[in-house]
Formats: sequence, structure tokens, C-alpha cells
Amino acid sequence: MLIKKPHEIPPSEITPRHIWERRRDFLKVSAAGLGLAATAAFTGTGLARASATGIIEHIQPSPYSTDEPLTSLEDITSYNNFYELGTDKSDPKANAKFLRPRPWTLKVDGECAAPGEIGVEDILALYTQEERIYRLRCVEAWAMVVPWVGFPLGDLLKRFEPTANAKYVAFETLFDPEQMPGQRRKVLEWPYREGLRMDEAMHPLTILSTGLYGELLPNQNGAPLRLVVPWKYGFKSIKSIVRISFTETEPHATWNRMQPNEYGFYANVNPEVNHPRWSQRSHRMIGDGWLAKKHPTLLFNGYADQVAHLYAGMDLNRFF
Ligand SMILES: Nc1nc2c(c(=O)[nH]1)N[C@H]1C(S)=C(S)[C@@H](COP(=O)(O)O)O[C@H]1N2
Ligand SMILES: [Mo]
Repeated sequence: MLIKKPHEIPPSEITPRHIWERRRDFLKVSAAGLGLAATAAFTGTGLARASATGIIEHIQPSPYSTDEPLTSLEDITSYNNFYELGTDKSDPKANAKFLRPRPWTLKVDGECAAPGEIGVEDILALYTQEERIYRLRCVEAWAMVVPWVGFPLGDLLKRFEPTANAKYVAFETLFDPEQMPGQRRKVLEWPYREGLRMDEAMHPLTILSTGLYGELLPNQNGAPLRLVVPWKYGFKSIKSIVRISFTETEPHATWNRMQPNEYGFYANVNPEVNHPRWSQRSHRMIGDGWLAKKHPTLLFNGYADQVAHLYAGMDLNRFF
């Protein structure tokens, strides 16, 4: 049982009070109980909106969290980049209803001894879900602080027994133009693809996210499984993943292949390496408004102590 019945829900020590109050409101009006298909029923109630697809139980707090103020759920779920659901920031929320995140199977293959498939319900049941407050810093110089729910990607990867040839990990998003109307136009090569070096993928800061604000991921944020790599620009955090492959050579990454001079494979947040069309020295927090003061951007998005060693000896101007 992954989704709690209303009477089983205890008060939480980790989730802020206003979230619990919002959840209670949601439960009050939820005649059908939690689970799938709640979205449509709540359109227009002003309560659960697109996010209320279910509460994740037994979430542990994480020592990796930042203590920055959180971006609101409203902003996290209404200002998105997800080209499969449209190219405007407001499109993913509007088109979220087309994506069906259950049932959902992740295939893992490539350079590993135990390739296979795993369903998203099993992933939720097998791995302890943690709440980790991470900043997501987009290459377009905006950022959000999100209480992600997820678990270390490495915990899942180990299960498939990567071989010594596994030097990289490749990720693929679902391709299905019925669920992802943005795929009817070739604005990007579909499916969206991303990749990490093996040591980056195994780093404990790299998580596979299953939710945010204590609930299953809203579709527009990449349901049911999305990557979060907090020291890299947002485009590395690939959404709605259906396939993970271990590879010997550097995998195809959508934005990198499309505009290699603008989007590097590594895409580490770095104020010293500008995007060719704009500075990367500072960013705005979504929710502060476009006139608000910008914040100075930190190397590796503030995670230098944890990850700088991964790039020792590398020229970050070349491997950007
Ligand atoms: N499949 C897929 N994943 C994607 C994208 C996309 O268009 N398709 N956009 C990326 C970009 S550019 C960013 S900034 C983040 C945005 O995540 P958010 O909408 O949850 O804030 O998702 C990333 N993951
Ligand atoms: Mo982005």
C-alpha cells in the first residue's frame, strides 16, 4: 500500500504545516479516496490542482537538504520547462492532463549483468523516499527551491549490476505523442535524452524523484520519475523517464547535440562560464518577480564541497 487512506495519515514532522493543512482540505473533498484520476475532479476547486495525485508515505528527512525558503507549490507547478507538453512555461500545466503516469515501467539495459524492467509502484515500495530540499537552477537564469521526494539514483542502478564497461548512464523520456502533444512537432529530437558520467550518477546528491511537497510528482514536473542533479543546469534533470542504459561512451544528450556551443554535456552550474547569449553569473528566484534583486550564482550551484572533486584536473571552460 503506497497511498494512505485518510484516517491513516499521521501528522508529519518533516512537512511544513501549510502543506498538511492543504492535504487535509484535499482529503475532506476526496470522496473517491486518493489515487489516480483525482486531477480532473479538482479542476477549479482551487484546492489540489494538478498535484494532488497521491501522498507518499514514510518520507524521511534528508541531511542533504538546504535550508533556503521554499518556492511555492503554485510556482513550481505552473512555470515549467517540459517541451513534450508545450514550449511556453505555462503549457506543461495546461497539457498535464494528457500524460498518464500509471501504469509505468522503467527499462534498464546496456552494460550491466542484470538488465530488466521495474514498475514505478515497485520503485516506490523498494526505496526509502526522502524529502530533499534542492535548488533547481535553469540555464535561462531562473531558479526554484523544491522539496523533492526521491531517493539516490545509485541505489536503483546497483540493482542492475553495471559492468566495468559502464562508464556513463543514458536516460530517455517517454515517446508517445498522444500523451505528450508537444511531440507532434519536431521542436526537439524525440525522445528527450540525457546522460551522466557513472561517478556523477552514483553520487549521493543525484536523486531519482518520485514526488514533491510530500505528494507524487505532478505530471508537469516529470511524473512519475524524473532525475534531479542539483549541481547541474535544469536541462540535465530529465523528466518522465522510461529507459536507463549503461554505456561505454558518452551518451546522446538532446540539448548538447542540438546546440553544442550553448549546452555542454556536463552542464555544471558555473558563474564563470557564460552561455554564449547571456551571463550565468546571477539568477532570479521564481516567485520573487521579474523586478526582484538577482542572486549571485555559486559554482556547482553551491554544492562545490560535495562534488568539486569529481572534476579535479578538468578544464571547466572546455568541459562545460
Ligand atoms: N523530458 C524533458 N525533461 C526536461 C525538459 C524537457 O523539455 N523535457 N526540460 C528541462 C529543463 S530545461 C528544465 S529547466 C527542467 C525544468 O523542471 P521543472 O519544470 O520541474 O521546474 O526540466 C528539464 N527536464
Ligand atoms: Mo532549463
